Amino acid sequence: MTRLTAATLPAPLPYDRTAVTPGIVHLGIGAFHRAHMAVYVDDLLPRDPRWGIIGASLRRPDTRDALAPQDCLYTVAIRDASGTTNRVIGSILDILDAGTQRDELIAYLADPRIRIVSLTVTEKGYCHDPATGRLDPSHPDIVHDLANPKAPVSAPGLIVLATSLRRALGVEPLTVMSCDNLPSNGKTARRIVTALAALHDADLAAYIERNVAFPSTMVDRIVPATTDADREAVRAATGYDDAWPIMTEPFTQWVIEDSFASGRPAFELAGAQMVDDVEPFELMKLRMLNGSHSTMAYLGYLSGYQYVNEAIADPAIHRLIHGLMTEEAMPTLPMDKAVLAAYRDQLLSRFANPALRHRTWQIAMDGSQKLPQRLLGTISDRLTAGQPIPRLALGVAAWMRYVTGIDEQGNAIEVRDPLAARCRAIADAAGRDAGRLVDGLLAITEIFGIALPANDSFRLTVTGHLAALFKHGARATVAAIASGRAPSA
Ligand code: CS2
Repeated sequence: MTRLTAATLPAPLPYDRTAVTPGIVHLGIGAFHRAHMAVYVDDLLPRDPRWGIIGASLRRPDTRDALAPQDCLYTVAIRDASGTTNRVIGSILDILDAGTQRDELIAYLADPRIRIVSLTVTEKGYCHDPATGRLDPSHPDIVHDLANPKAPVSAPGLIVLATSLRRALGVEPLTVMSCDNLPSNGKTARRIVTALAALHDADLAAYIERNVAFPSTMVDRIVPATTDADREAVRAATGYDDAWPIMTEPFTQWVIEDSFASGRPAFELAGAQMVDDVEPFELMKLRMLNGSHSTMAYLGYLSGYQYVNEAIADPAIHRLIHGLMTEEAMPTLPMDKAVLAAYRDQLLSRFANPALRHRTWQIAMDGSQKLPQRLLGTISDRLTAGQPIPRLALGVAAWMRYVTGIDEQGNAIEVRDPLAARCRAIADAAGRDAGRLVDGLLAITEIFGIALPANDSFRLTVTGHLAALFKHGARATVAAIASGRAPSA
């Protein structure tokens, strides 16, 4: 079978790829970026070939190894109940492995043609304290970068070095564009990068504050991890081999704060929304889509559902998620209620997409980094307003049940989380004593902060739900809470 390459393209790309020059360095060249921003840029290149993407993997060389033999071309398979559309994307010109090609990466970051460094490094890639959004100076990567400022391993470290090099060379300042699911992701990135710079050089920190732009963005597209079955399906449909195609849904959204330091592509011509204030969009998406995803991931997994579309097909889970969005999240959002209701209904149908094999286990990863912006912020607002939190609290209790690492059948759960070992130690000490487990996990201030654990109503509600999960299991507990009943003691 022929491998996908520039020479074996099934059809010409809608632009001359040899005329495309690099304009963006993207850190964290994972599946989400390749289904989202890289597609927007691919749509732009026919009109403006100056925005080719140089991708970089900060953790593993596998994406580079898979795509370099394909001239970094790959397939995006857009799937829903009506079928699949395959499209070859050419916007990524090269992929570097930061571990072995650090000098090349740094050279690109200092290159005057590069004006944007964008990021999808996941929540944990910011080396911050999720509860406060501040740089965590004790993070191992930050400790490394402070000791080795010329050979950083973290995304913030690379950006600080790039900025100091560009300043020294008199090259225009960069725009740092976070595309991660963080609250006020632009402001958060600015806070972290500036704080790190200040630990090296106060002048550099001041230069960054004055000159580097950090637009916030709301990013949205559901992208399950690619499986061998997906590779086989693309091979059968296209007649070529693609080592790492990307599966996704028809829906895509990108809302971008229009604040750039040295020019930008006309993202709006590719369907992105350029706005002055992204925060209402971010809050809506994080609290409704991602809050529902995390709640469904833990309850779905514990209920034995491997995929999101299976979990949402369960009438009790559907009722719970519909209620979580309508009764608990939407009242906290500063947007028109009709707009939010339409968004909710669209989300429910996106979750139900039968053609997307989106694993609950995949979404369950990194809960300690995700809960603050997905559930805890909404909970704080509800409690401040004296409003109940039954469904949101069940999402938190389900995470606590999940990080015990043992499912309802007594099988081990592969919990992937930077704090997995710490949570497990707390869970092992608490056993099935819900009160002790809640106390132990709420003491992790990086996740829960200070105020929320001190709120008795929060603590009691979560403890009650966790006790019910231990005693009755996820399905019965969801059924009770979704229909407004307290699970029997
Ligand atoms: C998901 C997100 O894995 C997860 O945490 O909730 O990746 C989600 O699919 C995207 O944010 C959708 O835009």
